[in-house]
Amino acid sequence: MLDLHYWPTPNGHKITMFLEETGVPYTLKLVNISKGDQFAPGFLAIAPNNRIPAIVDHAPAIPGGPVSMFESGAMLLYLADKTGKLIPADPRSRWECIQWLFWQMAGLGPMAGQAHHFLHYAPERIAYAIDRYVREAGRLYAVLDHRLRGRDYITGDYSIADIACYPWVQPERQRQDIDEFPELKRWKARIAARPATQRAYEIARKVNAKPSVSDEESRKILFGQDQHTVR
Ligand SMILES: N[C@@H](CCC(=O)N[C@@H](CS)C(=O)NCC(=O)O)C(=O)O
Repeated sequence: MLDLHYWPTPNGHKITMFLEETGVPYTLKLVNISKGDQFAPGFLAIAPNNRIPAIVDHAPAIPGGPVSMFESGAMLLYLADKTGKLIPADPRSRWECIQWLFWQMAGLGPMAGQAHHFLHYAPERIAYAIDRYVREAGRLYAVLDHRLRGRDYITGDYSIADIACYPWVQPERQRQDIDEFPELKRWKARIAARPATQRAYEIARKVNAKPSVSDEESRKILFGQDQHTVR
């Protein structure tokens, strides 16, 4: 059995999308990041970076007892390797898939995240920061749009590379015109139509329909962190 420590956010969706797609049984352990659950000692023992998602696999395929893991990209790779699903078997395609997974983790996720921050959450409007991250999000959209020319998915069949990217392509929140990126638009619609994606987002709606940053308390918890809040 697998525990998924989760809150409905883009990085959280990645893991519910994988688990719903593959049918791996799991138990949801809710970590309300708006209330500070990410600082609970039990959670920090699994995820010292105080961020969701995290998993604990109580029946790993490797010796040494339960495997606990933080960082969504590492989790996707671990789960794909364990199940043999949603990652190409052919070594060359496998590395392509891993490469795009890293591209999401190091580029699309952090840059789109900063776009969200400066567009929607920053207490003051900083034009330079908005411009910087909106333009970078647009650049990354174009990179993915080009990659998808002549392809339904990033590396052939649907894979963890698509799962990692999908929750972070949110044109309406990132001030992007999706019509400028026709391949990306088609890819997004294709993944949105998958029953597993719909189940994953339905779980999210059931857990919490509100945005994670919805009041002063959540703003303080999520944006008040520095070296002194690390436990
Ligand atoms: N690189 C990490 C990022 C995880 C992350 O930023 N999680 C956010 C939600 S999407 C979080 O837990 N935030 C809580 C906080 O900022 O305290 C991953 O991909 O797992």
